[in-house]
Amino acid sequence: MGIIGKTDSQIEKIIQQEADRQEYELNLIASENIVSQAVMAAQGSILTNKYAEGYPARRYYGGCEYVDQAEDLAIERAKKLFKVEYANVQPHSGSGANMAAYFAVLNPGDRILAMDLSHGGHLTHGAAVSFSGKLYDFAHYGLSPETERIDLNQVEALAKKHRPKLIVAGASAYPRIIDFKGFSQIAKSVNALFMVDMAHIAGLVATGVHPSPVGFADLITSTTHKTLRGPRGGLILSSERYAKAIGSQIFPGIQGGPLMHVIAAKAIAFKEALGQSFTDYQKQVVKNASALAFVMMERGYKLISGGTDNHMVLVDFSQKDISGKDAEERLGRAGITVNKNTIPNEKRGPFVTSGIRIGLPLVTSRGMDEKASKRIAGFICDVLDDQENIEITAGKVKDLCLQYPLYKGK
Ligand code: DSN
Repeated sequence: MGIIGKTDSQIEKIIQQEADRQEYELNLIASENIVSQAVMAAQGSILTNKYAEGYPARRYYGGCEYVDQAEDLAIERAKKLFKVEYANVQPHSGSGANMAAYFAVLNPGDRILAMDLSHGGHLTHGAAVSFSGKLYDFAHYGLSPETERIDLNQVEALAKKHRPKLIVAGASAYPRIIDFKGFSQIAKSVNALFMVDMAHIAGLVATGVHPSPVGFADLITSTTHKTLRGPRGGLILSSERYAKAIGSQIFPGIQGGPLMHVIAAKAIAFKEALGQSFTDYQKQVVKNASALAFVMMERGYKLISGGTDNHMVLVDFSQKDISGKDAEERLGRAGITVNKNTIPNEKRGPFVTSGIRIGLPLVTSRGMDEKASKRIAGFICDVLDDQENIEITAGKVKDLCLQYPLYKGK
């Protein structure tokens, strides 16, 4: 029995079951990853006990001399990693980071142009059910029906028509490079500010594997736990110009005490991201996604935009007799976790969908290479082709997982 079990055997059991699920199954959720043991330890550290409302050297509580140092380190490393003047490491989440960024430069009712959720955008990019859609007047761009890529001509036409105060680029389900320079030129031409939500690709951006929005975007938001491989949380970057507005919107605008244990873990993750092995990792993520895409297309599966430039692929079942929900459920029975995903011009509802999103960041963190990624693609196609293959594939999935432990030398 461990420390948790002495107090709560039910929660200990749940944690153990989840640990086994993560260890023995293939997790292909594009927004998930495996943090280092140092990042995990910081999150479970004594820093969780400390209240520190405010910012380093300007707190509303005494006893902040050590947590101040942790936050200063996180800020300095984030600034170095992304080459920016200002970093706010306090957002508890990506949604909170986006809320603070909007609040910093907009008034309720202002117009924003962002990517449509069903084409790959995010809830906080103006979905009616999100605070964003309730507070602001959103217009949306989507993917070109021909190329299934963002069409800057469409973005420009919509920007001219709607005259937004802010244009947002960034997506939760888009497998191609985003042209931040092109977006910024459009924003300038209509006198709009430009914001990039780089949550999905932050690790690729940090290492130059995806072009950086720095120098083009006025505001940059992110999470820290996707390709960036840090603790769960948010991040906002900008020039000094917006520092005060962003800072006061995060605290006291929308948050109270920052999570100092998570901020310390962010500092560790940024240090890890500054090392060469992190760049090698990001390059491998992209190679693995391409390898998986290649096999799936060869096996007759249609991918949105015909492939990938980043860490994910989107499979389009609109011409197949299977829904995203069916595929997610079927793959789950084989020990392969993906998520159903809407595709452009979706005909099915959001709980059924006609696609799945497959991400390679987590299996790459386990050490898997292109050969392993091609095997994974084969497993996926076997299961999608014929349900009879589920049982035999589940065995192969477990064997592959055993070859690539989550934490080596545990
Ligand atoms: N939309 C979630 C994802 O990409 O999985 C993150 O908020």
